[in-house]
Amino acid sequence: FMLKYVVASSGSMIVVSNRLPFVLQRNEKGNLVRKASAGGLVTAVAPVVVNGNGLWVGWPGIHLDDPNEPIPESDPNDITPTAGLKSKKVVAVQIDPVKFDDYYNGCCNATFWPLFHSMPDRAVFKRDKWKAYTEVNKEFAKCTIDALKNLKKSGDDVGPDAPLVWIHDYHLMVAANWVRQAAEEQEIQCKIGFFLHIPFPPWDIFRLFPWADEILQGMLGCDMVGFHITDYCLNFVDCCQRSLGCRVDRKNLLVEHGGRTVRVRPLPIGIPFERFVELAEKAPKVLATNQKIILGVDRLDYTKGLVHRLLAFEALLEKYPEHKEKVSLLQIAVPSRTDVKEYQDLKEEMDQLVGRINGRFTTPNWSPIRYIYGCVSQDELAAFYREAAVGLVTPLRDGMNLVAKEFVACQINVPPGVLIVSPFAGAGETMHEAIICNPYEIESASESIHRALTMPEDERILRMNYLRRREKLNDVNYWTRSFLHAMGSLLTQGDHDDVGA
Ligand code: ADQ
Repeated sequence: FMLKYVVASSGSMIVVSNRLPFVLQRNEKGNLVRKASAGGLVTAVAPVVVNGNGLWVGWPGIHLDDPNEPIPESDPNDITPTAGLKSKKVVAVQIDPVKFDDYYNGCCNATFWPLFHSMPDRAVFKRDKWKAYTEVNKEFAKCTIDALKNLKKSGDDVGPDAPLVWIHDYHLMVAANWVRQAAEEQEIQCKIGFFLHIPFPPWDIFRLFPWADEILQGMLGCDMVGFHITDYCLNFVDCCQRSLGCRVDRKNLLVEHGGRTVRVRPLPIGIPFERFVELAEKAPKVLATNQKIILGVDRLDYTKGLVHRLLAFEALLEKYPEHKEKVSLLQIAVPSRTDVKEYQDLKEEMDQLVGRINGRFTTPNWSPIRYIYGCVSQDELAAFYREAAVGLVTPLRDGMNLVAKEFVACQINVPPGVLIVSPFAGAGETMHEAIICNPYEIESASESIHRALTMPEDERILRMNYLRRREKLNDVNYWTRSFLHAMGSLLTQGDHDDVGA
């Protein structure tokens, strides 16, 4: 499926992200081995790095005592997109473990994650954690500059254009400016782009961060800054104007800063659509039941609205008892940030709530909630998506939400099921034919579920056809191409090049 579209930039690309697209681990013999990660981002971006003579800069998931210890090549049986990523294409950033913890847990997860999801009460503002954040960003920038220099020396064909640096996500919001400054000082040519995977909050929330100006200045070191949807772009433009006094063009999404014009673009991420279709076609049946399944799949995170979702399901059973013994909620929750107290508390709350609701409604032949706390394989996940009657995606706030997209890709049976999406996820902005449901209002959320369960077949078919068509067209390869297009670096242009269509 990856070869179906030719994605190529006219130069080489350096991808910079907090994590490398695989993690390094030690085997029983103490040797380093790679463990592949299979996210959509990796699937989309790895081929561009592999085919375009690029490099990937990131933390390898382990602190090495000897920073010069060689990175192992991938396992010969590895069929993931990172298999072609030779060690010479990987820069494993090494950071002092204490500093890394301050940066990652202390600032990224404790400050930016809640704040950017418009949950400021949960955000912690600490000067020393922010200092660690800026220092770590600087180290990433330094590694990126070294990588740019090595690229020049490598002798590989790096193409006619300046190399592209593509920085990802809220972990590295101030790295671009350091890269730009050093590149200018050392006369290294490059273009810099940034993509934020989480929402960019409105000015009123953003300004709560005491060093907000520095974040904006950091991001404005780029030539282009991408977000999932137009709302986040406008929030960013607004913050640049109000916080830094920049001249901005809201219509064309441009910000003037330091004598340069920075482009801001909505680039809604997609999924490897065809891969999910293939998985759904091949995966064996997983649900031996004739009950209708309402499916939730999320990292166990307070932004995902899991507690509200369980309460809405409880309200459904109360208000519409005809669904008893006919409908079950299957909630899959992936353990996430398990060493953080807030996440441990959420786990506890979920355990209690599932217990209470099941205790209240379970009969000898049926329990209303099946709760899986753990990871499931991609095959199994595709089968759940395929067999579910309702996909319930109700985050309180979410940058995009890939689960909504994976669900529709796997809905290959006719008649299909129904997708319910929160308007506070990026997906709620673009997946118009879903039932849009405000998760905060428990009663109306329960009515949305009832509506989905009772929707006529022809309406389900119509809605799902539209949803699937859009996701198929705007898949993850399209997203990568849109990014390159927005950077002015797309070599081979295809049949649908309009950014953010
Ligand atoms: P996340 O917050 O991680 O991503 P999401 O977009 O839903 O949220 O992606 C989760 C991924 O994990 C999906 O691909 C899903 O298949 C997988 N997954 C979930 N549960 C699983 C399970 N139990 N077992 C196996 N796999 C599971 C961040 C932002 C999002 C944004 C993405 C991409 O928070 O808003 O959509 O980045 O930009």
